[in-house]
Amino acid sequence: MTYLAKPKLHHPELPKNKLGFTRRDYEGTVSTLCAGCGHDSISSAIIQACFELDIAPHRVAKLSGIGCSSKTPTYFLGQSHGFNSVHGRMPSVLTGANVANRDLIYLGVSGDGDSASIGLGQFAHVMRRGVNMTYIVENNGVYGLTKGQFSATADRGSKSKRGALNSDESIDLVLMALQLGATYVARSFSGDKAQLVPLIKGALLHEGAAFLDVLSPCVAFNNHDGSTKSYDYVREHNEAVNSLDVITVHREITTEYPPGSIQEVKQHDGSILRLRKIEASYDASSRLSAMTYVQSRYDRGEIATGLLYFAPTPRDLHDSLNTVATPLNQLNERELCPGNAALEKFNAGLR
Ligand SMILES: Cc1ncc(C[n+]2csc(CCOP(=O)(O)OP(=O)(O)O)c2C)c(N)n1
Ligand code: SF4
Ligand SMILES: [Mg+2]
Repeated sequence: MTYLAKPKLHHPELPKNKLGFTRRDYEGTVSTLCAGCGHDSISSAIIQACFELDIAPHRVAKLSGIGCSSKTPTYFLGQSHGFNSVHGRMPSVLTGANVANRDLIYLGVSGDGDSASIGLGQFAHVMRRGVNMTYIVENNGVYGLTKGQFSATADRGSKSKRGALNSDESIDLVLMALQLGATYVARSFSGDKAQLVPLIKGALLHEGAAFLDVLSPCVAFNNHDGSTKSYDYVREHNEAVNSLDVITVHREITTEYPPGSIQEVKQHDGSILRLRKIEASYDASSRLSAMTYVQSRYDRGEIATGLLYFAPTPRDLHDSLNTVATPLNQLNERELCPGNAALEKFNAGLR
């Protein structure tokens, strides 16, 4: 089933924001992802951030590629504009929409496969062009939708659910975004709402390319050898009447830890994530320091989380293109096609 409607009845006492909307007005349909998938926690953080920022849902355009992560825009902001594009091609569709109508708030949702494998070229160009958007990668280190192949963000030496070792070096999208000129760069964990919601709010308010890498465990990782709930075990011991996959139900992994500390988070497959929350005194104004910090923590087996880099006066694509303040899709024919004399004048300027 790909579409589940939610009950329309709202409790009359639900808190409302300044626009008179309740949190429910920012929800989408019921999620069809595996229970406990980190991606659902990110959807919930997006809902919370938009509710708290009093954003009118019709002002948001949510765009995605293909993957479990890219399915999630269906599960939040049901009254916003949405476009589910092709695998790895969300950035170019978002860029086009942004150029045509600069008045909307652009939210790109992608996966590590979508952005770091097939879409790596698109990712690079949308960052270097400084498109005004919030770009979230829901990073689980695998192609979840196609059953857990390593993605390009999987760490070298990590094990697949089938026990295969990943011998390739990983791509760190945070380091890439920093190098490519993104003007707001952060990393978080899906289960740390206290950190994630403010980071999303900051990204939505930022008027440039904002990138968020959110670690988001895939519960289907738990299908290790020896488990009687694994796909393989179920397939081997099942007289199948049709081809189905069984996903065991897991609890959402949540965590809370103070700035400057390390938190070890045990994932469903038993592997440990070592999250390092940056210190309150961390200076997020230097691109170079952010790159050094992320890399040095990585070398110690830690994942730096928090707002890593922020440019207070970002330039965006419209500044570079010198476009008019009116969204292009609102210009009339006369404004878009000012006539032969104007064309002659323009051509003369090029001679
Ligand atoms: C052009 C193209 N190639 C391959 C696929 C198959 N495919 C669908 S989703 C996916 C990977 C998704 O991984 P990721 O972006 O990390 O999302 P996740 O499911 O892990 O959230 C692949 C390879 C496709 N749909 N289109
Ligand atoms: S396969 Fe993994 S990424 Fe996809 S919904 Fe299930 S837990 Fe989430
Ligand atoms: Mg993935």
